[in-house]
Amino acid sequence: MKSSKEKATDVTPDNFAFVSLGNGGDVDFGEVIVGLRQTPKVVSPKFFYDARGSELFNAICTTEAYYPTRTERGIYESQADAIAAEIGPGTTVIEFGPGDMSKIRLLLDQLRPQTYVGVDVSAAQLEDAGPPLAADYPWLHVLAVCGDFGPSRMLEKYLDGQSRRVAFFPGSTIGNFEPDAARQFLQGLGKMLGSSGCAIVGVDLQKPVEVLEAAYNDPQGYTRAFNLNLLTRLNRELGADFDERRFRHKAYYNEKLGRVEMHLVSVVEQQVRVGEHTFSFQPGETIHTENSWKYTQQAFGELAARAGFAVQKFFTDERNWFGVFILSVQ
Ligand code: AVJ
Repeated sequence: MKSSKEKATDVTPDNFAFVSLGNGGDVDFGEVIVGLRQTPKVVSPKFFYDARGSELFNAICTTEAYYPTRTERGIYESQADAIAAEIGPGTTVIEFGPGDMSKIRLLLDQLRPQTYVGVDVSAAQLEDAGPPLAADYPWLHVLAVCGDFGPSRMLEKYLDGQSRRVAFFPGSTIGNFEPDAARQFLQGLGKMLGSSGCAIVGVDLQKPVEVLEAAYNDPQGYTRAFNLNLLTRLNRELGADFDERRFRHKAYYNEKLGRVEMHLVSVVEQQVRVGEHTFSFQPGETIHTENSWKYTQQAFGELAARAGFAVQKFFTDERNWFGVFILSVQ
């Protein structure tokens, strides 16, 4: 007998499966030490996303200032039919870093894929988001794969050889890569997708500097907390002794390069211990924590072309703030 507290989703739906590739889950903190030894100091944005960081990122997405999430959602909501028409039904959709799997929901009724594969390093996120997705879309096979970001030989084993493969890469996550790394990532994706493959890629576009800078300096302070939480995480998981009050959040648009940069600025001269290592900071010295590249339609199309994709279709909002590219393997 079910207790009255038990929700329907406590029972794993038949159309949900979970596999672990055994290559994910563990964050490589050696990389943090290497980055802190560099001049200028740098820590990859992938370290933002512990439980608290993911929560703060979700909070950022609800703010008025952070336009990308709602703008992209608006495109999927209003253009789902047209997007689906470009791709066709019966596909295998593969998403890297699906979070709460809310974005694919905006397309599923129209896109009608056979299988949805969500790949994430966080088993917890997959277990939270996967079963409800499978329960809400009983006709869809949902496969949650715990593993490293991006295509891999191990992931390949879980993909069927029949249906057309569609990579879903929303949220302008691609903007966190340096342009050449983005090209390499897309190139690897193209190999996984095969000659009939295609991709739906959400890309944040260039726009007035005031709009960009406001998006990374929300008045609620979620972005500031998100940036500083990196130090809290390093304290907890690496035995570091960062004092969050001695660093401040800085985010600005580097117009020359076309990217928003986030930094943590040391407000005083200080020494910080990270495990067995000690790092010195001058007043004003920064840890570079994120680049968020902003593209023009043209520039991203050219990048995709260098990665072996053709732009099959481009969707945007009325202000041309966010782009959804349908790319097909050439
Ligand atoms: C998830 C990488 C797209 O770059 O805008 C939000 C992360 N950083 N606010 C972005 C982020 C600061 C976000 N991406």
